[in-house]
Amino acid sequence: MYFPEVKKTIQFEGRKSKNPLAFKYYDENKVIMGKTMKEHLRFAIAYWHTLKGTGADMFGGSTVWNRPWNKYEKPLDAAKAAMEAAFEFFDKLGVAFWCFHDIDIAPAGKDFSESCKNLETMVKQAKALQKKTGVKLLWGTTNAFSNPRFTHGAATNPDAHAFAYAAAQVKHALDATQELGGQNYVFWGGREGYETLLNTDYKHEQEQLARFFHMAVDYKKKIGFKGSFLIEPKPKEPTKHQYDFDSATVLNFLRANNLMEYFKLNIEANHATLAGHTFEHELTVASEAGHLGSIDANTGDPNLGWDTDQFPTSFYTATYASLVVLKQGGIAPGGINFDAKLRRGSCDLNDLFYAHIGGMDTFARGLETAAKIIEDNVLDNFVAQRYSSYSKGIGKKIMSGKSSFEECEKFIIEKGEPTLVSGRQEFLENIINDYIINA
Ligand code: XLS
Ligand code: CA
Ligand code: CA
Repeated sequence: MYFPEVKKTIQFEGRKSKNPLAFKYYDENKVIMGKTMKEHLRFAIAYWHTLKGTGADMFGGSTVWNRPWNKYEKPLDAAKAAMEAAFEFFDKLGVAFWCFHDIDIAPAGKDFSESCKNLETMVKQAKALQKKTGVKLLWGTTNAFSNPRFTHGAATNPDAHAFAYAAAQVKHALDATQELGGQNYVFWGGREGYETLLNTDYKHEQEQLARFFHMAVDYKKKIGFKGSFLIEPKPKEPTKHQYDFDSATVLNFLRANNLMEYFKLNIEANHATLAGHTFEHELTVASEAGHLGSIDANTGDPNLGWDTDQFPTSFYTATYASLVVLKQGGIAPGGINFDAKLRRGSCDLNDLFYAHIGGMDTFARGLETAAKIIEDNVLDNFVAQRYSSYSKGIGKKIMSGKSSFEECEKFIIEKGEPTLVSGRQEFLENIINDYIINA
């Protein structure tokens, strides 16, 4: 047993509870707009942070975090212990899903074939543990960015040899994801970007990336993988300019390369901030295009300009995000993956529980609040009213394609100036506050 202090699955105890190892808002069986919280939220744990995180940062290596599964010397023994610990944690937290990169769960071998064998070994163990606990795989992915062979990118590497390596690696990670019944597969372009245009053929790299995705689609069809393919936008870090900058950029790339029907988006909160957007902006752009597939839940720090991947704690952000998700009818087959890591100073095992409990409660509360706002029609009525001039007269003609510049000119000569109507931002913000406190 790796988490002896937590004896059984974390329970819902309600808002008044003072127990730090209990949920205050996440009541998995509570029904909201016809579905249980568990069905709505589809929480997942990110293996790389939660099991493999060491507290390392740019200025210091691993700290002395208490992680009993790390005591084994042989890489495969350590990997197996981490997998046992992982499923004990998922089970005790009561989450339905997990996510991994190939190299999170399986150690690298002496060559490619041995690495693939290690992955197969670990997939067998994961499959047995999934069966035992009922925890499912939300998504798998490939880490084609940490190894030095990917220094100049994976699919966008100027060397076709490195491209081929990444493709071979994704092939195996896809096989692993399929074997584990993964409901999605994520492509985050780790080093798909550039440092300087002086040495970069931008157009060629875009074409390479498109080729890579088409080859992935071909393989998906060939093996009959039924999960969704998701691209995760991020504007920078590690490269100065990442090609999958934000939702709008990725959607444009998909459209331009005939890939629209094969991919949706996995939106991460911290990446939205890095792109100079809000989380809800990125979610909305993806969702309005019918392409919001899944969520990586975390947060950045307003005082720091990088990808701090902190656990989400803002009821506001969770409420705004839930408004988008509820309006599109849910996030399935995607989910809410806590791509978040403990601060370097949070060195105790139980910190893992506190962090995830806080994140789950935050999104549970966001869901409740958003549902109430939607049920009461607070914003929708206001927004509908704000655009009502487009459902009659000149507005209706404009939107149905039946008007022209000449007609608008005639209209203005006749009617003169438009009347300024208040957008009531502060009024609406106060209403949101009221719902956050009272919903
Ligand atoms: C890094 C990304 C990464 C992806 C999966 O910033 O968030 O963790 O989610 O490769
Ligand atoms: Ca992420
Ligand atoms: Ca991140």
